[in-house]
Amino acid sequence: MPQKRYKEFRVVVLGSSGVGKSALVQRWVRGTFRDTYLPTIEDTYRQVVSCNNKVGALHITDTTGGQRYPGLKRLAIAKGHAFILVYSVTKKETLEELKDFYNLICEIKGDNMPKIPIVLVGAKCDESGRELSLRDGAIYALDWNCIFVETSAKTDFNVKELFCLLLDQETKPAPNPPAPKKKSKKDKEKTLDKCLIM
Ligand SMILES: Nc1nc2c(ncn2[C@@H]2O[C@H](COP(=O)(O)OP(=O)(O)OP(=O)(O)O)[C@@H](O)[C@H]2O)c(=O)[nH]1
Ligand SMILES: [Mg+2]
Repeated sequence: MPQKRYKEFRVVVLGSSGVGKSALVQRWVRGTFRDTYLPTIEDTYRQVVSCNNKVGALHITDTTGGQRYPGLKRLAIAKGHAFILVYSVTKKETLEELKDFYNLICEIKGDNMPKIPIVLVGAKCDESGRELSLRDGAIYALDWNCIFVETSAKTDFNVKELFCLLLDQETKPAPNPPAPKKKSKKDKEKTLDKCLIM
């Protein structure tokens, strides 16, 4: 029987070295978790997903967190339809470092930015030595007007849910209108209480 062909939805996983990008992808694609750390150059995966009565194919690009291959990263971003921005809840600076990745997406996607689905991921939420709270991540998600979720590849927490969210975004390519103006800290505090976080 001929295989059904799905339109490829290209998802690019970005974030600093060691935050757990590959672990997240491996958990979802292979259902496995490794304690040892093997730095990535670039890996790609194609996975047919079925959730909430929807079926689609996600083409995942797992990028390097290192600085050595800027051209590869730019190319992956240029071809990407959606982005997973990963930081580790155990390392404060990895959330701040995502600003550079976010700005690079803005620079490459230009005016299309409001239509690009982005999910902010706080990885390793099973770890006891946290440096970042759920609220810290939510503040960035509000600023970037994107979805936010904490995950653990180790315990398989929220991993399937994350990729289901992305499949949802494929059929809803414009998740949120751009924010009309910068919110004050007080406004942010108010909105945070209503912010939907998984
Ligand atoms: N406790 C815990 N450890 C994790 C989790 N995810 C990843 N790790 C560990 O963190 C280390 C780095 O994980 P990777 O997934 O290789 O990190 P990466 O972001 O792909 O790093 P680069 O490929 O260098 O950019 C490994 O030792 C993993 O075992 C998690 O959810 N919980
Ligand atoms: Mg990796």
